[in-house]
Amino acid sequence: MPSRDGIAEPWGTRTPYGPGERWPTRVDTRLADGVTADDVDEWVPTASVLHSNGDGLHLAVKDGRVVGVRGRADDRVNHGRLDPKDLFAWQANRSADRLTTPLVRDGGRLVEASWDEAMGRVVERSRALLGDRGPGSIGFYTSGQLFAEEYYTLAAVAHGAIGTNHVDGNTRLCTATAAAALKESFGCDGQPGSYTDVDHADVIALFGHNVAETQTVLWSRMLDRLAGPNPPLLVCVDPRTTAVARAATVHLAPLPGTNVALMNGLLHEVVAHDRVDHDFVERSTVGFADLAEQVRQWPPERAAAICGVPAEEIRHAARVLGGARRLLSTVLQGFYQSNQATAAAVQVNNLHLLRGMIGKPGAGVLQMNGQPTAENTRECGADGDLVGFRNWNNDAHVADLTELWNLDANAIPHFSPPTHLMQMLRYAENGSLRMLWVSATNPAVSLPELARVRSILGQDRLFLVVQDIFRTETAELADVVLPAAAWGEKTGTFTNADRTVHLSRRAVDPPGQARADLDIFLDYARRMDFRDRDGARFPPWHDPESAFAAWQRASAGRPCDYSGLDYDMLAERSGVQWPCNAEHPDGTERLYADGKFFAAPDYCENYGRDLVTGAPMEATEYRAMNPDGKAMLKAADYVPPHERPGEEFPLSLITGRTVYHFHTRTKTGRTPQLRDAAPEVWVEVSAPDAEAHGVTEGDLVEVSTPRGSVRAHARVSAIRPGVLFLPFHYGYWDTEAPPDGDREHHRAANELTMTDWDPVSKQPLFKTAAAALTRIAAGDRPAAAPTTGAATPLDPTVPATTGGPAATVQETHAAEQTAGGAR
Ligand SMILES: Nc1nc2c(c(=O)[nH]1)N[C@H]1C(S)=C(S)[C@@H](COP(=O)(O)OP(=O)(O)OC[C@H]3O[C@@H](n4cnc5c(=O)[nH]c(N)nc54)[C@H](O)[C@@H]3O)O[C@H]1N2
Ligand SMILES: Nc1nc2c(c(=O)[nH]1)N[C@H]1C(S)=C(S)[C@@H](COP(=O)(O)OP(=O)(O)OC[C@H]3O[C@@H](n4cnc5c(=O)[nH]c(N)nc54)[C@H](O)[C@@H]3O)O[C@H]1N2
Ligand SMILES: [Mo]
Repeated sequence: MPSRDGIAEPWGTRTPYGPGERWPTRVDTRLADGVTADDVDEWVPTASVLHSNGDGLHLAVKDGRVVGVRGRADDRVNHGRLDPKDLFAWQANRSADRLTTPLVRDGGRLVEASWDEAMGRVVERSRALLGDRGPGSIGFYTSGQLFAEEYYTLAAVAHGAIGTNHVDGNTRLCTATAAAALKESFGCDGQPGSYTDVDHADVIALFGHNVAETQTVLWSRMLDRLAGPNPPLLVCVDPRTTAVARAATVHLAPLPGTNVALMNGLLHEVVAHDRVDHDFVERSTVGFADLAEQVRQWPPERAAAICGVPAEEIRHAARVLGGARRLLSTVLQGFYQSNQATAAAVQVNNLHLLRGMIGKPGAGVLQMNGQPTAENTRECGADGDLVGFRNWNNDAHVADLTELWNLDANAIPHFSPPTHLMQMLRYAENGSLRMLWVSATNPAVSLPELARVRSILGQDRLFLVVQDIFRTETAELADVVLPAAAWGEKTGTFTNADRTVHLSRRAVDPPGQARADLDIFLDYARRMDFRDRDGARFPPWHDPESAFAAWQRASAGRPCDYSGLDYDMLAERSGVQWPCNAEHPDGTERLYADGKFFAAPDYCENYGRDLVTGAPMEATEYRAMNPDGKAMLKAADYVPPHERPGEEFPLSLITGRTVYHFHTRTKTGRTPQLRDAAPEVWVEVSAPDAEAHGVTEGDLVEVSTPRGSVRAHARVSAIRPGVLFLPFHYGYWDTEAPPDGDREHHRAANELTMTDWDPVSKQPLFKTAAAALTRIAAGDRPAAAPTTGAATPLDPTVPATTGGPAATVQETHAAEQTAGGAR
């Protein structure tokens, strides 16, 4: 059996294929040292939870413990392949420092407590606040990493039983812009495209998406097309020279925060050279005249001056995009977390609508998700949306939900849109929000401007509940800590970025007294004694399968229709795409194949907003603009970022990810292979900026913004001059070793980011800040940054990142026919 070093080779061996062919299978397996496949008692089906790709896999179980993973050959998403984090990070579930009992704060310290004691405190505080201050004093901040059943339960408890409008997910930091851009263009959330579009596309364009490091299996699929006959052309829009940029036909490296100017320049060319599908535009869209007028004002020279990209390169990219017969685009955080997030993401939708490139094999847009279950947070209404993509601004939709839940007609507050997280923080800061229940997210590392976040979450008057699997930086600030069961220790379903639903079964028991998040939420509801309008217990469901059945009823007839799915079908088939119902019993590969959209005024999820100011549109305006529910072309003018480089802070700071770590590293920092591949924070600096500051590879430097400063070792890379990049994974203490005592010098990127957000999606701007660079000391070795991705050093003597024997991964290649269907 061939094998590879799973750290040195994140994308594994190539299995080339041509357009329209089936992507060959390659099964990746990683078992604990000394364990062979024959030793395994049971292979339990699930999918990956360390990114949004949704790769199907089996957990290998032996003697009641997880001992490894194997990709599912029959899975529609990965055809057997696995990402480095999936191959190794299951080990973290077994770490000795998992939370195993509830903790409560006594005398200033967190001490162990029983479930009765801990839940008793949560219930007591909830009752007191409901009595004294009403539902608006209680907020919930959840995740993109729980299961659909759990979000749906939380949505029912929070929106329905308590009746608070303060419910959001960390999806606000992640895919709020994906959802917003889809609502603006198509009237509703829901991913138009499918991963199988990679198999058919002749041009693939990635907008602010470092897919090579953040969805490695999707990148393997693209690499396999690039290695096969008639490969697609690749367009990359990213200020860093990522692995995607290195493989691209055209790489545009705009200055951070200038995406809208660039997109307007590209669309100028598409319209000026009449690369427009006028039949499609006429039949299926509204808004063409306004868009054409807006982009007419953006000749490439004007865009070039703002973006710092040569006009000729913009023209080249526009020719590639305009000449595509099957165009697949993906969009992610380089757009969503940057200046004018929604306005920029919508321009990618516009490109597809102008060219009629939607709903056909190879022609699709993927407004990507990042987290494994972010799609469910949005669908189930745990994030500032209403259950089943219902429109909070449409009384009939809200009434439908109260009927379904059998609650009083006015139970669900909808006088304004559900409160977004950044606003909830503000309410906590000024004292109207008094209890915040945080589940499966670590805001003390992941939110912008951490000094402010710490002071808000650490206040005495805020009762903070933290539900996690580890004692995180956020848990340290909590009044009550609830120990949760992890993936593999509980059952539920979740949906990836291309609408693929997987079932994940409990494979092993959770440690100690840890409990599934679903059970914790339901236990809270029982202890609070929530009732429906007939006096029956609410929510009425009691376990994953009954919660799923309830969610199916809530989704029926809505775009995200799950009514045709059930646990048995999901156990049998590895991945089914919604909508799945009587009309589409096998699921739906692409939305909008019939040229119909979810945008009819009575059906749509949202009436839309002004792309520049974020001002919401009213129902009557929407009805007048789009009476027939067509797709909407929406123009936006460029507005520069609020904080721009200047004299004191002359550089642009962006933040993001590396292939080896997941977010705040609670799992990957506890996984030896991954921890060692990227053990410490670094900062990427271009050669000219390094020279100007007297910095060489490995030197200790300080990066400062008006909010604070961080120390890191410099990696001199091919990043665009004028731009610095910091990975945001490293919290202010280490998961492994105790802090080194040097607490004065922070290393979390979010010490530097600012309290500012996109006016439409309310997603914080993690990728727009002005910064200064100072050399502190010479380094005695290269920065401990990976050499495999965007952080590739310019200095060729830096040793390559490898995992060695501890990182061996088996590959099984199927000698398969490559002809045939798309699945
Ligand atoms: N290894 C790994 N994979 C992950 C995750 C992880 O933590 N680690 N997290 C998952 C999650 S939740 C998410 S949301 C995704 C995120 O996945 P990505 O969006 O691919 O990752 P990021 O590194 O946040 O940002 C992508 C790129 O945006 C570029 N960029 C920054 N500013 C701008 C700009 O103004 N314009 C343009 N055009 N580009 C810009 C950066 O250089 C960066 O390469 O990854 C998912 N997958
Ligand atoms: N500067 C900067 N900041 C960013 C970003 C950036 O690019 N730059 N990206 C943003 C994005 S896109 C995202 S998605 C966020 C991510 O930010 P976070 O959500 O804060 O990051 P995670 O480390 O994934 O936190 C998830 C938490 O859930 C816990 N957990 C895991 N599984 C379970 C479970 O089953 N149950 C429970 N109860 N807990 C569980 C983990 O231990 C961990 O503490 O960060 C955002 N912040
Ligand atoms: Mo994310």
